[in-house]
Amino acid sequence: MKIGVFDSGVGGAAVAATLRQLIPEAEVITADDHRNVPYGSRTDQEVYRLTRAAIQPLLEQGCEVIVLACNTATAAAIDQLRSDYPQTPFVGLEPMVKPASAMTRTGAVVVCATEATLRSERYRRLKETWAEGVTVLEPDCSEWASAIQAGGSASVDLEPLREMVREHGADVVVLACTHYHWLKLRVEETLGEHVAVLEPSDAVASQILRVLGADLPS
Ligand code: DGN
Repeated sequence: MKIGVFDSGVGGAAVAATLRQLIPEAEVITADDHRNVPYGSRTDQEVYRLTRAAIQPLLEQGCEVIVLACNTATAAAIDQLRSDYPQTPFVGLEPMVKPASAMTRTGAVVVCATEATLRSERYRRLKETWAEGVTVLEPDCSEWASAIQAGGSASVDLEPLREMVREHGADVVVLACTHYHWLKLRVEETLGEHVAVLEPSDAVASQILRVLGADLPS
């Protein structure tokens, strides 16, 4: 089984690592777009065009499923790509608004994502469907992906996030950009154990196995 994993940059590596661990029999092939990363402040049309070009090597290598390990590309491009390539299943990533809303006890959750993800119709629908009555806070993370891509995750200032969580009593933080995986430990340390930090790598693996009709090894 060949699984293609795409992200604009270093976010895909975390998802690919989880897939290799959970589905050891699969060949996981990655593609990124280091020339054009970050995608977060681009228009939907640009993100679609760049994503479509960047996944060509995965299609050419015969991947049976393509994972858009990028919330931004999923929001902007997955519908169009599914109709462009109807024979290929695409698995996308979406902000974990549903589990966050189910989990919160204080009724306030924080979603960290790119500007493009936050303004997308898909994200609006997710909130409307799953976050009724929940306060969803969206800090400005517009500088995070570039810093992480450049290897500077330690320089990301988490103080505004800590302040937002404290001020609103939020108890769940969703990392809704795969680049932010590389910040997860720092976010957990900064916010303390009473705040749950959600990140989607494991959920992606089980979704892929569902798409391929296989079971997750126990
Ligand atoms: N890693 C991407 C995401 O999950 O949205 C986007 C990073 C970027 O290109 N800004």
